[in-house]
Order: sequence, then structure tokens, then C-alpha cells
Amino acid sequence: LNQFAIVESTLREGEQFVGANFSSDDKLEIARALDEFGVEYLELTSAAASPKSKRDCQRIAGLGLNTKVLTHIRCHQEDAKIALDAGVDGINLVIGTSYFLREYSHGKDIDTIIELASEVLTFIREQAPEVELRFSTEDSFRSTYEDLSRVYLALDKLGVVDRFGIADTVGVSTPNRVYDLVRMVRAQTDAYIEFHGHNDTGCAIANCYAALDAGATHIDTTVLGIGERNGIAPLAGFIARMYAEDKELIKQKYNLPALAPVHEIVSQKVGLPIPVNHYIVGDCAFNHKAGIHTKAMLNNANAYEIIDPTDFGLNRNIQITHKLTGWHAIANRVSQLGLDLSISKIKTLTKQIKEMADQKDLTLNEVDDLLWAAAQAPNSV
Ligand code: HCA
Ligand code: CU
Repeated sequence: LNQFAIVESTLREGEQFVGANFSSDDKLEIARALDEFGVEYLELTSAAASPKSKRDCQRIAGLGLNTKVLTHIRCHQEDAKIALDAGVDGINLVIGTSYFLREYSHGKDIDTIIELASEVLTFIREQAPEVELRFSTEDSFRSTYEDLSRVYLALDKLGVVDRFGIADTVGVSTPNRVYDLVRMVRAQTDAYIEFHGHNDTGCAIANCYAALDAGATHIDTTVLGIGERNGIAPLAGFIARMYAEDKELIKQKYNLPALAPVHEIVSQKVGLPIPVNHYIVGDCAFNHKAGIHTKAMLNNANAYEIIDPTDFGLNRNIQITHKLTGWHAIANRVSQLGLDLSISKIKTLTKQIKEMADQKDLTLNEVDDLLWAAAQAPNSV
């Protein structure tokens, strides 16, 4: 896979999530935490959206973060002026190209879209030669190849666009279709390619991966995947995917122990507990339960894990208080407790624990008590 950068959109797409209403200080805290993790870009709500949005853009752009700060605007000259005033490193423009958005959102045909986009893009470039300029076709996957290719070819010719964005706005695409479209755009332009994928049908992370595979360079994420409807590709899930692909690269690019803290912050701000099964940062992401698994895990952690929790400052958890437990896991607990019990005694205790767990939910304390009692019994060994 080629080099890639994360465009972290919790402060733009994420603001469109049902539970999100970030204060200025919330945004600052989230921006700092994402910067600490090391994302390459932060995308912020359009400075033109409201006076506070503009002030927040200016404030975050003025923090001197390592990450580049972008604002996301419609294809409007007015929005562009306000964005330029916000002091950001880059501007992400978007306009819908599908039948649905042309017909029911902005009402413009493809020629008008090209004209308008050319005007706004050229204007920004004249005003700010250094600003990173990205142009994206909203709802790319319900737009026709013909329309898209007309738009990209015409805008590429202007020589002012740094990056084209492809957006799966309604989460309808599949990895193969993303791959094909990114290839098509790559064949037609020299610009970098960004992919933005919604998760309505659960393909968001796989679609990001397919985009990179086809030559995309920039990937949009949000913390916990928050966004319009059920959101976009989640940051931790995308990191998990890329870590599985090239662990050393990911360890070098990002400050992995800073991943969980930014999730805690966002989770608290939007009032959404981190799902226990969320990628990497969910409570059970490194939980091992069945005896067959725990035995192998105790021999070698690679047996049932492709992600090492310790790289993220997290721990794995070997669960023993259930009917699927095995004697290797119980033996491991016995030695953690510093007790001395024979293997045959441990096997008997394991049977007993399984029977008890069939009757009721067991706690670790109850299991520990049983192990202690066994170790203290006169003929325990
Ligand atoms: C939006 C739409 C958008 C834009 C994505 C992009 C989408 O809410 O403005 O700029 O690439 O999903 O199409 O988020
Ligand atoms: Cu979106």
C-alpha cells in the first residue's frame, strides 16, 4: 500500500452526529487529543456555518498543532471568502454530482457544477497560493462515471486542485466499486485522492482499505465513527485495519497509546459510551474466553490476536469465570495468586467452576475464593 494520511473529521462530520454539540473548549480538547495521536489533518465544520464555527476554526488553526487544519465548505464564493479568513491550512470543497443531489438538493446540472467549482477553486488559489485545495464530488457512487470523469478532467485542467475527494455519502458502495472508481480517477488526474465512506451497510472500513489499495492517499475518519445517520469509518477501526497490514508503519506514524484517551474524551462529550466491542478501545477487544483460546493465548499471544494491546497501552484479559473455561487458564490464575496446587487438583477445580457457572454468573472473587480455599485445605496438593 502507498503512503496515506488521515483526514480526521470528528470536528466536521462528527458534529453532524445526533448527539454532538461541541463547545469551543470541547473542540479544542478534541483537536489537541487527535494531534497528540498524530492524525495528519483535522477537518472542521465550515467557517461559514455560524459565527462560532468561524471563531472555532480560527482558534484551532492558531494553536500551532502539528496536524494541518482544514475547513469544509460548499462550492460557494461566500463560503470560500470566510474560509480564507479563518487562517486554515486547507479548504475542502464539496458539491453533489448524483441525480438525487442535483435534482433534490442544489438543482444544478453538471456544466453548471463545473463552472461554479472552477470559479471558486480559481478564486481561492489566487487568494491563497499555499492553501491545500481539495474538491470532492458528494454522492460519487450514485453519480455516473461519465459525469464524474467530466468534472474531474475539467477541474484537473485548472491546475489548482491538490486533491480530489470521492465520497460514499450514503454508504452504498462496496470495496470493488470503490477500487474501480479510485482507479478511474487516478487514471484521469494527477491529484492526490481522498476517500470519505459512510457506514450504512457496514462497508466503511473495507471501502477505505480498497481506496488505498487502488491508489488513494487520504482517508476520512471520525472517532467512534460518528457522523450523519450511523456515521463513517471509525478511526480506531481504520487504525486496526492498517496495523494488521503494516504494524511497524502504524507504530511509527502514530502515537498509539493516545488512541484510547481521545475516545474517552469524545465518548464523554457526545454522551455515547464506547461500545464494548469497538475496535481496539472497546472493553472486550482483547478479551479471551473459551478454554481452547485461553490455553493457546497463554502459550503465545499471537495465537488469537493480530493486534497487540500493549502497543496501545492496553491490556488483554483472560476470562476464567464461565462454563467455557479450561484448566490451563485456571492454572494461570492459580500462579497469579501465588498459590500452589497440583494439576489434578486444578483439573478438579476447573470442573467445579464449570458446574457452578452453569448455575449462576460467577465473579472473579468467587473463583479466587474457591482457589484460595482449595490451597488452604489440609490435603490440597
Ligand atoms: C456532507 C457530505 C459529506 C461530504 C464528504 C466530502 C458526504 O455532509 O457535507 O466532503 O468528501 O458524506 O458526502 O460528508
Ligand atoms: Cu459524510
